Amino acid sequence: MPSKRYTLTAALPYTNGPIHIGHLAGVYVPADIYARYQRLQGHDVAFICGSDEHGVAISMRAKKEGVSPKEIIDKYHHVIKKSFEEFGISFDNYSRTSAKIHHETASDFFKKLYDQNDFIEEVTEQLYDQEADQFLADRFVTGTCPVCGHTEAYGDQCENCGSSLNATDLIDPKSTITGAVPSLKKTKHWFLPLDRYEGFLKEWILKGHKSDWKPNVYGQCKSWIDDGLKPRAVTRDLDWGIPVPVKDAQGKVLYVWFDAPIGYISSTKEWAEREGTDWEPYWKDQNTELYHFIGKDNIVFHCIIFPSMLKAHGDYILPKNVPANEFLNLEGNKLSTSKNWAVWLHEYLVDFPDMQDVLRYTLTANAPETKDNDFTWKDFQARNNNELVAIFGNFVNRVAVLTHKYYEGSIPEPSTYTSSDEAALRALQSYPKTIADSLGRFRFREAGQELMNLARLGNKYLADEEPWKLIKTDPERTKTVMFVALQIASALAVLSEPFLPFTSNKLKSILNHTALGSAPTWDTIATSAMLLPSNHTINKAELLFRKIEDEEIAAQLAKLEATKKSNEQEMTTNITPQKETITYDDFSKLDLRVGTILEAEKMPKADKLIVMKVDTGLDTRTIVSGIAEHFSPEELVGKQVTVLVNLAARKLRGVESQGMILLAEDADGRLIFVNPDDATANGSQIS
Ligand code: B3M
Ligand code: ZN
Repeated sequence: MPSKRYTLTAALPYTNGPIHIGHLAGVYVPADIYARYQRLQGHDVAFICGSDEHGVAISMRAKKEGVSPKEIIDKYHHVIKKSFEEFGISFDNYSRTSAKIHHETASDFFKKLYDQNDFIEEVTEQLYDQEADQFLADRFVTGTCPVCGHTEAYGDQCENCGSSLNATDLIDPKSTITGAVPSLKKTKHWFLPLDRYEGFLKEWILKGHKSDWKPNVYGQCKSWIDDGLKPRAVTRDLDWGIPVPVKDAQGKVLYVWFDAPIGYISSTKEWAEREGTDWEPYWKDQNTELYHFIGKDNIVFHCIIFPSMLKAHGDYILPKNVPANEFLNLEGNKLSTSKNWAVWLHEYLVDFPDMQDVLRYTLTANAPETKDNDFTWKDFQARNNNELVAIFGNFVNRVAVLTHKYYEGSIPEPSTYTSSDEAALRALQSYPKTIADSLGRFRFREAGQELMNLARLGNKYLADEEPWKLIKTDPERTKTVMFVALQIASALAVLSEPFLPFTSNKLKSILNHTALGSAPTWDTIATSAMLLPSNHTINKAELLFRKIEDEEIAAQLAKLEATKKSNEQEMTTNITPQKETITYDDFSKLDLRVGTILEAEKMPKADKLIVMKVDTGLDTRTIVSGIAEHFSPEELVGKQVTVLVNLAARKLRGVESQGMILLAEDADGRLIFVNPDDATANGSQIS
């Protein structure tokens, strides 16, 4: 098959902290599996990534640690780069957006669009923190998302529904620097008029990718486009970032989400320079297939904003697919850098040295491909002990030990095959295509389980043929059985490489693949009747996996428990400070009533929203709340609640919400209703 060219990008991690299992599960393990697989097909692959070193996230971390942004990015760029190397994430280049080549590439990109008049230059009122004497962009401000009601949306994006926002869109905005309510102040910025690309995006995505993009990606794109696209500022009043390369732009930098995706291009250029090859075919040749591997909170930037930028520029290809994953949770709670609720990669390797593949396998088996999923240490232990040790490792170990025991490591000559031998070999030959089909649809969980099915095939074949008994009565037959089993082990060595690169290398070494004239390849497994010839000598057996004991899991759970406790203490010592004093008159404006929830249903395509019909005693009205992750609709119906009935109505995802139901949030982030102890007439006033 002619070699194809692939440009595969993985989201550039912010250098505001180390990376954890959520990053691996959502982006980097699937991307690496796909890159390794395409390389094994003989294709020309540029697997590209790098550190995302601009943006408010970096400045906030620097403020928190009392150091400069430069110190932060240097510290975490190296920590992150090392973690990727240790986990076998096989980037062809891992660059960083503070690199000169990126500043030049991003500045040139902006300048081209500027010179083509693709931007709207406008003075608008932006959120401003008087106390901090600074404009509040992106993570410098939080508030309620106008689309989904998430109460911790950022100025540029809501991580809950993924919407890209203007800070002035936020409801009840608050400065994350001082906690102050921001004022408005005029400032000039350059806007990318996304509305101008609506026709292109409708044609390219809604028509062109309806069938091949994942439903979670296509659905988000469709709702943004249907809701109407608005101009987005692509510059910021910040002191950290790439200076805006035009006149009258003092003190302004490129918006991080304008520069970061261009980081894929500059990282490719850096790689091509080092390799002495041309970077342009990887970004400009229509025959190149471009794929972006990201998490769901980055969909709008990779499917709407960056493609509009590429379209405006005119020289670049567009992504063929953006197989975004959903989020991974940890023991039932959201992974959180700020709450230290995570399994950090560098810490994992201290507790489980040389067990990268166990984590890669578990995260693939539980990948949040179509919905958020949960990582538990119990499941991690089960995947290791019941699958990697008991099936994959057990099979390979038996094959290697018996080959040494019966034939001093030399592969025996088979005699005639029985029907079970032929069935096993036929099944073996089907796996390259089966696994390839799953990978072609970005179904990595499925592909990983098909690989384990191949190990199951080997394990079952040995268990059925029982060579350890056969050797006593029929040594000739035993030679054939061991020969067939060795072919299955050899196929496992090749097909496991995308998923379990460290195990694959060990197994190839045990089977002494390097001593073969032509080692088996993905393709030859499907066609060749023999992957390991007789009289080939294999190396000594070594265990591929080890059992994980209950005590080790208990230690991990204890670590998380301690984190939970310290968070609770922090919550109690860091109780949200009392708000500014109000007068009785202010309070008397609130009209609080007892109400009863009559109906409740989840809002489609909004993870957190529930739409309720509430009897307030005054009337029955619709109220939308972001509580779907805390309560099921069923458990809400019939519940008596406290309702703020005279709050101005507002639209959430197109549904008008007329009031607010009061809830308390405990130290653990759990929501609790504030309601009367005894059944009370609806409409009863609370004061
Ligand atoms: N730095 C990742 C994030 O949102 C972001 C990705 C950039 S990819 C160009 O956490
Ligand atoms: Zn939202």
